[in-house]
Amino acid sequence: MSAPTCDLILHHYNESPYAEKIRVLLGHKGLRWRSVKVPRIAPKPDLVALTGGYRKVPVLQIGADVYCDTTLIAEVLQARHPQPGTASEAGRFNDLVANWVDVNLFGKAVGFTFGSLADHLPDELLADRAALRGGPLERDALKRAVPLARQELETQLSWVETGLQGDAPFVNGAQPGNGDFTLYSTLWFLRNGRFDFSGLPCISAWMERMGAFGHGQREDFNAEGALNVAQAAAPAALPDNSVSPDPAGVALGQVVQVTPEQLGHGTSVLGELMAINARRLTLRLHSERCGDVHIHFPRTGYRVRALA
Ligand SMILES: N[C@@H](CCC(=O)N[C@@H](CS)C(=O)NCC(=O)O)C(=O)O
Repeated sequence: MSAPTCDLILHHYNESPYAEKIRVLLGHKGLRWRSVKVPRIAPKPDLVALTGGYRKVPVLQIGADVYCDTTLIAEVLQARHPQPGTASEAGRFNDLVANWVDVNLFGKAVGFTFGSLADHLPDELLADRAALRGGPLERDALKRAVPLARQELETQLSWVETGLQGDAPFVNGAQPGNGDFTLYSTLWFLRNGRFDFSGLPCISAWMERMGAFGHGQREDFNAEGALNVAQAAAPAALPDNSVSPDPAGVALGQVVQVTPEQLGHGTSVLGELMAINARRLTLRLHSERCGDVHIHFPRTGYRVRALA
């Protein structure tokens, strides 16, 4: 008898550090998942057909539910597949580490890696990321920024090295949490950018532990098939825990716009607000290719505003 179809569909590309975060999390949880490859640069017509405009990766699709942002994806995977647990452990600063990586370390790692690999990066990639950033990305300026980026990273990674000198094997304690997966993905990217970790033995050993989780059971799939899955499904029922109106000034039933706070140019989504609380929000979208879908975002790191 063949195994039942796997309902986790990850839209991603191999070089993406944030996608690596979720691939390793899927590996840690020993899950089967379907892999849909997204182009590394815009246009990404199939992805935005599903998300209503969000072009970043990774995106997790389960039927007609689409989860944007790895922090939310990690929460969803934890709720559906609780063992092994990845929830934040008491007495640790797991969420704080994840947020510090998102808003600080990741940008420095991108600066270092893009600068180190500047001569090998295609013009189209630089132009595309400049558009997302809303500012120029010039090859020579990227190269000139490498020494300072290296120095800043050495300082900040010494903080991590000190933190990992304790008894716990992970940032989150006995089990890895969102802090570990987020930090790992950024350091994985830095390693691909040839950052020298040789003076950081605790980080190096922890990276070995994280990398050993692998990627779970990955099955190749395609965008057309994934959109058909959305079309054939109905969004899951939403929990009845919305707070409306929200302090952001939006209320259920309104058409709202959601935009990432960082690198958000050209990746907003417009839709009817179906659910909202302090942790996450959900938009309803309808399209010919996907039917009705629910697009879910975390609140942290995203701005929401009413249109009209
Ligand atoms: N906060 C987001 C960040 C995602 C992100 O920045 N992804 C990068 C790739 S690692 C991206 O999509 N870059 C632009 C692109 O690929 O179009 C998350 O946690 O998912």
